[in-house]
Amino acid sequence: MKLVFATANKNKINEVLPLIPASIDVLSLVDIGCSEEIPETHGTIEANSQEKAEYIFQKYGYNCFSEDSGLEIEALDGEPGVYSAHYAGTRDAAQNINLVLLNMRGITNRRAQFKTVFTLIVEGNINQFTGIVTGFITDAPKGNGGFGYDPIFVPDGSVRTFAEFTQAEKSAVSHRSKAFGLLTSFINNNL
Ligand code: ITT
Repeated sequence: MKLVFATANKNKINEVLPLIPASIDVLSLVDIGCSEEIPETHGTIEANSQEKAEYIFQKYGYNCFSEDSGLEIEALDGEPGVYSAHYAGTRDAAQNINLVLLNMRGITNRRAQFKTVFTLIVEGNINQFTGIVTGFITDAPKGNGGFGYDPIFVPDGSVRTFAEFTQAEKSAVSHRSKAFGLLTSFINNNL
């Protein structure tokens, strides 16, 4: 089955590519000639995820999947959440991390979770798949791997941040791999 992965985020592609089964032939936005920014106009991760897949299906006519994801911090009422990519006003990960740590200064409840929602559209039929990993926010960044907020997120059961994990270690527990696993099971069982 041929599917477009409707994302411009290379880190997402790098994490998902090793998880793709041989039965799925994945095309990128570059492969289909889509270079414009896909609109994300909604206030929830679910709705933005669906908007991205619908944009590609409706404008380019390809079966596809997209994902929207974010870091939800309990003490910040779920922020940065849907605003994770440009929380500090830019897409700069270091600035986003600094703003989170600033907003968390003096707060002892460090509970947080990463959430990913994949949207799959095949012949107009829409299905969503959610993955969550819980953990806590550190006091300072640590590690050089991963992307985004990985240097300040320690998943439950670990003492290291995601940025100190190898890609395979992160994939064993991550929000993204959990959600993608549900998507591939759905394809294998239903399509
Ligand atoms: P596309 O919309 O093109 O897919 P994007 O980067 O705009 O790419 P999102 O709107 O879904 O994607 O924003 C997700 C942001 O959440 C991402 O830029 C990171 O800041 C953060 N994030 C998501 N998953 C993460 C992970 O596994 N590790 C660290 N940060 C993550």
